[in-house]
Amino acid sequence: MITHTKTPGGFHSIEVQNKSAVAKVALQGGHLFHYQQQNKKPLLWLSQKSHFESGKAIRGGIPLCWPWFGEHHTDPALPQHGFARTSLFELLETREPDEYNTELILQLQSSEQTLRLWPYQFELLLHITIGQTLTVSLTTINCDSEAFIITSALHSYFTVSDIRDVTVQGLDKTEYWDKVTDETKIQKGDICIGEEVDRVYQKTTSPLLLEDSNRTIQICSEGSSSTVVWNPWVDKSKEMADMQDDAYKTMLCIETANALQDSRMLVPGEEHPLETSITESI
Ligand code: TA6
Repeated sequence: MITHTKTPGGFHSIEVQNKSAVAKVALQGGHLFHYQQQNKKPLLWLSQKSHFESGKAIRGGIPLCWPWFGEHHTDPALPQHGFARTSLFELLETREPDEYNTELILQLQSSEQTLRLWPYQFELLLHITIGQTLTVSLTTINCDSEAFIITSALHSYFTVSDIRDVTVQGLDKTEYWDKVTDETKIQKGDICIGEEVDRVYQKTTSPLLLEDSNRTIQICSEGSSSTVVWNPWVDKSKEMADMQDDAYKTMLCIETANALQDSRMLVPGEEHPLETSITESI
């Protein structure tokens, strides 16, 4: 079942209900902000203090960082993580192939507004599949006469029982840039979180496993060889107006990315899909 409602703050929201799960997607940002399998707790984390205001990213779910990840590389005045996550997407199509799966296809196209921020013609297609597996695929299409380079991330926020009890498996021996210390390091074993963590892992493969006390979340990636792992911990949570002070305890970001050295160049007419598939198992 697909229904159209409004979020707090008045965003057009598409609500999906099928035998696998329920989900909610705001047209602003093409932002999937809720996904919960039937009879289980929410898989994606959403801040209780999230903005639902035009021009401000929703804090949680899967923000789309595009066409740049992080701060703009030459103009820090431009919005962090690009403009897709605060742009109004259009719903192109919905599909309900069976009782267990629902597909949404959304689109963002270049406009006078986007051209002022990023001087290229593009089409962005977002394909979300709500089933026993959650799949989010963001396809960039170069509609320009010039080649362009993008960095991006599907900035997934996961709900965890207690951040101190989780581990992330699958990045052992992988090089990463530690944004907190501004150093390049090598991961030793599983990732445990006991402080602020803000890392971009390079040459990553999938699947990754997020081991929580009562469930395992498998994260598979396509079109990506970098992964971002982020938890703001105490001080950063207190600094962020759209996060409660103790919010860091129940969330962890594991992001399927094209970040830093994993940037992608697209020549005119070329497409690049970035995809994350998330499956929960007991
Ligand atoms: O993905 C990690 C990160 O780049 C962190 O450095 C932190 O800034 C986080 O994204 C959230 O960024 P936002 O602009 O959504 O507050």
